[in-house]
Amino acid sequence: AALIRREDYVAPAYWIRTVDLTFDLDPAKTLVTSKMKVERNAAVPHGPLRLHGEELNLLRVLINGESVSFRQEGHELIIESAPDADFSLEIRNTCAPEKNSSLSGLYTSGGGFFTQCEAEGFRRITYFLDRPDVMAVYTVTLRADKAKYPVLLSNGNLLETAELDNGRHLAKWHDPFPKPSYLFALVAADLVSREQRIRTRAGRDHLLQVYVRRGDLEKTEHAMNSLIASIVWDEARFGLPLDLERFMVVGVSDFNMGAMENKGLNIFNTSALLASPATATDADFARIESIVAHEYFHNWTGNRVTCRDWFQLSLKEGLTVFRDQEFSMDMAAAPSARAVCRIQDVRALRSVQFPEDSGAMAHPVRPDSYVEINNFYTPTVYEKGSEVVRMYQTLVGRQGFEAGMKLYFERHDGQAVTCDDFAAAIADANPGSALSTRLETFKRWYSQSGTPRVQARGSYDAAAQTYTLTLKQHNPATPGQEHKLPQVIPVTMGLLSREGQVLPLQLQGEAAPVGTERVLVLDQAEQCFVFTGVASEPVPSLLRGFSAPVILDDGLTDAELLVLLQHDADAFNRWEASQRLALNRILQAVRTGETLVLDAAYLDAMRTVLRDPQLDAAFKELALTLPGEAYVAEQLEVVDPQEIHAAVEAAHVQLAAALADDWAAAYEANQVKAGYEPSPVQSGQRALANLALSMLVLHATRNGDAVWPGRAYQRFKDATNMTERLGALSALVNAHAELAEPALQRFHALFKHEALVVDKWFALQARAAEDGGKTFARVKQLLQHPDFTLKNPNRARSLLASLCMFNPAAFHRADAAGYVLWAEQVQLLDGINPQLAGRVARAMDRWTVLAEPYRAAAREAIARVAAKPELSNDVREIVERALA
Ligand code: HT7
Ligand code: ZN
Repeated sequence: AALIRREDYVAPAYWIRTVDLTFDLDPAKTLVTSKMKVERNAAVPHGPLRLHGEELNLLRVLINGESVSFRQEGHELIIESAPDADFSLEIRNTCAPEKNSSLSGLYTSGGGFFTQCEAEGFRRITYFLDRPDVMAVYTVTLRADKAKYPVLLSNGNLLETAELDNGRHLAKWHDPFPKPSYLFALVAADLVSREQRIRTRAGRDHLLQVYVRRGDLEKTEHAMNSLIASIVWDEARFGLPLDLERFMVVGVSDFNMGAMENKGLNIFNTSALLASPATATDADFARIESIVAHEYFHNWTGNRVTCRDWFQLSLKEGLTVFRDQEFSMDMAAAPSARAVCRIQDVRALRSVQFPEDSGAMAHPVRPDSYVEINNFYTPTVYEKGSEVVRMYQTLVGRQGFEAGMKLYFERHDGQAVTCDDFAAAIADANPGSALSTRLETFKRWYSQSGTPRVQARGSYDAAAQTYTLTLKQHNPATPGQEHKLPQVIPVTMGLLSREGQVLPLQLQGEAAPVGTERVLVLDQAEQCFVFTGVASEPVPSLLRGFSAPVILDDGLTDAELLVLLQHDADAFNRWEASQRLALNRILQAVRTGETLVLDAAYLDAMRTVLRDPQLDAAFKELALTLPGEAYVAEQLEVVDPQEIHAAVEAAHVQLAAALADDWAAAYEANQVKAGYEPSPVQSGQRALANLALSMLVLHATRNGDAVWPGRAYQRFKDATNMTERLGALSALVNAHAELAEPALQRFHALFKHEALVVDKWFALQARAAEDGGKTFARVKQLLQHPDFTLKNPNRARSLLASLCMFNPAAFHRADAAGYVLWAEQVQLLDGINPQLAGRVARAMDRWTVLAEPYRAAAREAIARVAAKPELSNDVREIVERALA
């Protein structure tokens, strides 16, 4: 398969200005008629018209109403003799939606038709210039059996409906906004909708609709509320209004990702849309709010201004993740709840994106090349991309960033642009700022892969009352990038006295202190910052709020971390101190091979946090949760997943035992008596109660005490919401309590008709703490369970991704059985859904850092897969990069 390079970009030889599509929908054979107005692009040399098309059956090609000669080469339809002047092009073809298990293009799910066109799915529907810089105005006519498909939807406004012969009906849609083909969508299905009319600030009326299967309507209230909140927020924060009279959201159970931002017709994985207290957890409610917001925000960042080519993906994805993260923080409102959002986002970044950035698939936020674009919808493009956008905001300030966004839309509304255009708009709106004076250096964030390391060391001069902070940066080599240049790293910081008081900050050369928090800009390999008027040796609080996506080595002692944990004005850094204290102890045990012993200093600090009446439950839960095994692995040059698991497990057991009375008190104190709400306060209380219960059940099980397992079982049975029910179930399962088995059976019996809950049931078992191979054996059994199928991505992920990507101790086995299972399942999945197979294949990205015998066995398994001739581009690219 061909490698596509960013530097090879050329504008298209032709533009498609309008497209009139007619679909005669039939699951076995759908007829597609496409009538286009085409124009030669005078800016590029004259050449043939080359249209993309895959898995299609071509029936006819007419230019200006006349047949024309053409040829098909691979996935291209080539017309050599296209006219110079504007012309009409008509193409007729068929496709087979019910055979389309890849879920890209037009496919069937639950008896309805759905589409997914990003990135290159439109070419699986009809022949087209399927690239994001070709933007056209679409008119779409859908014809289908009325009884089976009473709802017929496409982008934009409904122009007409009509009854046809043979029980069929028709709907015609028109989207006035020119759009790239990846934003096209259609839905034809038996659905019902929740509707809400709203009037926005701008005084315009809009109809909002959420379409789902009949039985799911009462689970759409949260999504509708999230949509309304998103519309209000985007108008208030960025002055961006809803530009359509009608905005539709549709749920589908077979879907490769969370959701898709098709213009005016967002399509959602039901897992990212449906929620009721009985079936969805607090985390699900939060995820739905953020995905609904994310897709809605794409309407401006992605749809009104789109990407010139797929290398610019982070232009829309990084920016839209940033916007959804800001939205979630603003919705959380209270400062402590905002900090909780930030901590959760950073935890996800560090446990998923950091490993990506140091593994075989490391790539820049703006990649240089790809074989299969679907493999580049990654945490680097999304989450690191969002951190890059956050750094713009940190460097120019919130108002400066809003001014930059305004300029971006003034310049580029209706265009397909690049990350450089975005950078220029933010910089030009902020002349003289810390960004615009070093813009070219800042843009290295787009071109250099890898996570920069920042080392910070302070030295205090008591006589001069100065504190000199020396910052150094270094970005280790990553595939294809041996040597890196310094990046622009905003370091938000403050200084505390040893007693925990906040100190004023005055840099050498300044006449007076400037506040108690400031942003130091590191843009050289090494820089010194001298603070004056510092009365005693301070404790530095660096990288507050995680102001840059780097790995910080601040060299702080335990005593200094304890000062930060107790007193830092920045809640993020208080949490960070808690994690560092735990991490230091776990790493010490793993590096020396000694048994982990949690000392009194650490345990006392954790007890203090747990007892502190001033701290929110949500913060306590985060501070008392130990670092994940993936994050621990990231700190090591050689990774033995079993040793890491043993150390983290030992830390759990000791934390459970030493704080037993406090866990019990926290459990009792955090029972939510009021009616269920997915609010930050209630969610925080339930999270802490669940953590406390898991500690209490673990401690009791280890000591043969039946009381807490019994209480957990009771809570599991009586729970009125999924957060508490799943929390109690997972406490029993992870502690390997005897009651885990009956609880699992009961859970399945209760929810066997709720697909999204059955997914949780599979995932919980596949993620369960490994216990001498029992978890792995259970996953093997579950692969044979009648409810398991590789055809549904949520279900496949619930078992395979859970084991291979989120349960290192169960997956990495000395007998290599985990890798054998991975190789088998990746190949099976590849025959059904290559996009999904490519994602599961990535479980082996970090094989080179594994200790023996894992490393050799992992390599062998990857090589076995790579040797298969019939692999998709998706899986081939992943395994070949792994072996490179
Ligand atoms: N822009 C979308 C990315 C996407 C996708 C969505 C669903 C199925 C397949 C997909 N391929 C790419 C989703 C988003 O970022 O909002
Ligand atoms: Zn997105």
